Amino acid sequence: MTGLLDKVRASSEVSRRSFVKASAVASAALATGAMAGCSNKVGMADTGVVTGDENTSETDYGRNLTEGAWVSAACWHNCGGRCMNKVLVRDGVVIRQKSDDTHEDSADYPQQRGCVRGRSQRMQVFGADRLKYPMKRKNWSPEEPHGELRGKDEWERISWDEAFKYVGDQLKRAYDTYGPRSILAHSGSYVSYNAMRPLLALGGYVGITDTTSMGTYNLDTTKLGLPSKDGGAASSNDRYDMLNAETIVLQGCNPAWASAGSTCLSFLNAKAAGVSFVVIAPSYNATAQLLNARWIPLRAGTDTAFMIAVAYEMVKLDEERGDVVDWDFLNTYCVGFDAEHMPADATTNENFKDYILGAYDGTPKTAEWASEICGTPVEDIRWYAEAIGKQHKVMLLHSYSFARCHDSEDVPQMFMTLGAMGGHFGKSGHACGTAYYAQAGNGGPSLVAAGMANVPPIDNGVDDLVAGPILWKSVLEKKYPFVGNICAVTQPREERDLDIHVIFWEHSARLQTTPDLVRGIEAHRAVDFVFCNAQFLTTQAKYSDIVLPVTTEWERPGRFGQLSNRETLLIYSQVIEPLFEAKTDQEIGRGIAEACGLDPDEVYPLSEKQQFMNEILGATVAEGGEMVPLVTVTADDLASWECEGEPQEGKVPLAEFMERGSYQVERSAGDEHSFIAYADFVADPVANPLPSNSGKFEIYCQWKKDTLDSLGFSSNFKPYPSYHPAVEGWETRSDEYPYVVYNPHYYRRSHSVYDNVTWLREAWPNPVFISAQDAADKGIQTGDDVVVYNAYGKIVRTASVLQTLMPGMVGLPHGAWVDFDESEEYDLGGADNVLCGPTVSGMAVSGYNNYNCNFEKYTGEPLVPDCEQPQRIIEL
Ligand SMILES: Nc1nc2c(c(=O)[nH]1)N[C@H]1C(S)=C(S)[C@@H](COP(=O)(O)OP(=O)(O)OC[C@H]3O[C@@H](n4cnc5c(=O)[nH]c(N)nc54)[C@H](O)[C@@H]3O)O[C@H]1N2
Ligand SMILES: Nc1nc2c(c(=O)[nH]1)N[C@H]1C(S)=C(S)[C@@H](COP(=O)(O)OP(=O)(O)OC[C@H]3O[C@@H](n4cnc5c(=O)[nH]c(N)nc54)[C@H](O)[C@@H]3O)O[C@H]1N2
Ligand SMILES: [Mo]
Repeated sequence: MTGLLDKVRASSEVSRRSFVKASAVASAALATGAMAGCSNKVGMADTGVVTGDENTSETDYGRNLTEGAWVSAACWHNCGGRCMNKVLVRDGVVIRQKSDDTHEDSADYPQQRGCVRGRSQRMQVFGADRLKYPMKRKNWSPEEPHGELRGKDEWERISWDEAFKYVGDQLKRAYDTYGPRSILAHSGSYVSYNAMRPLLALGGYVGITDTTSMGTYNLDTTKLGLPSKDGGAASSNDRYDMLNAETIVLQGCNPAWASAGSTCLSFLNAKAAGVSFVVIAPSYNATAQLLNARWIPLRAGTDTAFMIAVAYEMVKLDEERGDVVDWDFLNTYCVGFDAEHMPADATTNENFKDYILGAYDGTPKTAEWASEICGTPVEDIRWYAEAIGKQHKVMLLHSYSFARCHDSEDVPQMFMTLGAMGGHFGKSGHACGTAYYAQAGNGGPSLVAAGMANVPPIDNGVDDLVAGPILWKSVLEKKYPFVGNICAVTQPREERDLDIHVIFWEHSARLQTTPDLVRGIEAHRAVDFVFCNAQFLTTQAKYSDIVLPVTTEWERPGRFGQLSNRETLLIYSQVIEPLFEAKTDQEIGRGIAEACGLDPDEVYPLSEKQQFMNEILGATVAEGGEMVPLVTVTADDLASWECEGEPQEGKVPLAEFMERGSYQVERSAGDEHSFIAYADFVADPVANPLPSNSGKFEIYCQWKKDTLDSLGFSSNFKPYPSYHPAVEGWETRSDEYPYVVYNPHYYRRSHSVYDNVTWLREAWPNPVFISAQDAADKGIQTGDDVVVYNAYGKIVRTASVLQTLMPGMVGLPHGAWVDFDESEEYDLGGADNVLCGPTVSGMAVSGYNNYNCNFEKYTGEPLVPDCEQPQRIIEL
């Protein structure tokens, strides 16, 4: 090992320029399958960017990086892991990368280990395809924008001065001529330093309202009685309590892929303790395999019908046996299950029980009834109805894929209703809540948290927000229905005009991650000016006029990894100086501000380092039932950081925290941090009411129906959970489009991020998943290229034929970079949103998981495997 390290170190003298060549060579080696690992490691060391004299660099925080030091490095993407990454930096060169070895691994005190994505982070940061300089599209000029060439044109290098001048002039022209409603912009950055601030200071911009992650759980589920808007981490129990369950149900979850890092550990511990698992999903996914779960198959987008039938079968079984439905729980803690327990604000006499028995439509919602819709075998529905009855210790846990479907607005209420029928709230060994993202299987409030950056917000002077699925259609049609923020406070529908002239994207991949991508490209080509910040030639950079190279988190003053599990707070530092001419988002924002005639110091009153220091000073940790200061910061620390603030006493000295890279609360069974969701409410529902109007779980929620009606996208929702065919989905399949496509979040990527990393491309080839039966019908085998198409677009991918996927379902992984062929008809990259359209109903949910489609063998040129494709390297 030392030998290799020495060799790598020796090669660190190579210049930056030859690094680019070396890295390109490395990827060519990958392409031919030759010694990829070794070549890339050399490429890595060659990235040397010398940081300057010993201990004088911005990046060193007092460490001696000339000798070599392990530095806590960011793993900052949006996959929910945000795990520990450390890099060995010597002479400004990253030599090696590792994960958490700050302490011995144990169940009480697990290491926060990274996954393959985090461990490939250096391939991203130092990728030969990093954007190095500001760029302009050759045929774009303020006078003749040639929007039709977006995505096809060549690039030319420009200086930052030119870039800021172009951007400033275009922004000023749009604000002066058309006003702030002519700008469409979005930043996914949740921190205070994003480059939206100058736009806000100039009057604001039209934004986007999109249900993305939590789907229909965004329709304020506190009105149903859930603890926070999205169900949230406080809706399920602490990880230790999972060991007390008999059965854990995971509905619409795949933490093995989508809550990576250490989060599956909690489930594995439960499995080792003898807990059995049930997975309800269209495929026997990686998590089901990991946990040896019983699989209840169902078609994507049909969970409401499935759960309604389970409720019916529970009632029927209870009539026979008397020990299935927890009537005490329903009568004490819920409203609307039956006619005797209606909420005060109900405007109809209907209730859930009579609905499922068929009193209103003559159709009892039996297992046979649901099986037709969901494809779930009748015996599975009956088995499940018994298995989640009140005599069993069951945890019903969900992620949100089943709520990212058209007409899934009743999923949150129906999931809660099953929990209430089994009485699975507020007791050890029982739960009904979320298992999502970093908190999967470890519910409860955060035990350690970062503080706020304390940058005063600038209000957006424009209230326009366009719903995700109809964003591009609205830009093209120059009108849209305004309904407020569908993820926060909705407003009754109002038809508005829309006249977009400028588009700006930062720290989100909106063109790539918003439905109706083909129209998205059209919309990009229709406006006067498009610009973005980007690290690579991502989809939206490709369709822009000016691209501003932005740093990665390894090239900034450091920050917190905000989204770790409840026990851990990660902190990371700057690793290297900005590569080439890349600037941070705040530096770019300052440049834009200045070019627009604003004072950058007013727009950005705090330096990035001061913002970081404020977050450090405000960091807290749980102790004795309250949150106390976490970090000891001395007057010397403040002076050496050149930051303002009051010195303070905490649990860990700043330097030690930074060096370690994390603060993790060591747990033990029965400790003060144990958490049972809803325990207070169940102990005393009068003293501790839920946030709903009635203070109880609302199985009948008048607010839900009235709000959905006011949005004007559909009118068939009832105040209680009910079934109606989806506006698009299994119910609307036709001879033309007989299948349903859904989008699993994929291990190779975090959304669109990392899709360009050749190591990950080699390990995870990004096929399209097709069921064995459907493949046999069409004569398709694993390895064949197929075109998947529908009314919205066409993608080509190589088939992976699965026995473990339900017939009728097509699984297209989320987030692949768009790569249209020359005809612009076939997307060879396999981007999910090419097959998602502008379909809306209910709350205008982005219903990624139930679009109709068809597929055939592809007769064009065979696809080149992704890992053999050339990187998008721009020669300027
Ligand atoms: N590697 C990786 N991890 C990620 C992300 C990523 O892009 N990559 N993204 C992160 C983010 S922001 C999010 S929102 C989460 C998403 O996390 P999840 O919602 O858990 O992710 P999905 O892969 O969409 O869905 C999980 C599983 O649900 C099943 N499923 C799909 N549709 C349905 C349905 O209609 N009903 C039922 N019952 N099951 C269904 C499929 O088996 C699928 O594999 O993942 C986070 N983690
Ligand atoms: N069809 C379909 N669409 C989906 C989904 C689906 O399941 N199916 N899932 C949805 C979900 S749950 C989510 S959360 C969204 C995610 O949608 P997005 O947030 O749009 O997706 P990301 O790919 O994470 O975009 C992050 C972008 O920021 C860039 N970036 C990274 N670091 C920095 C930085 O420091 N500064 C700047 N300026 N840029 C940076 C990355 O290169 C990347 O382009 O996608 C949604 N879209
Ligand atoms: Mo998400």
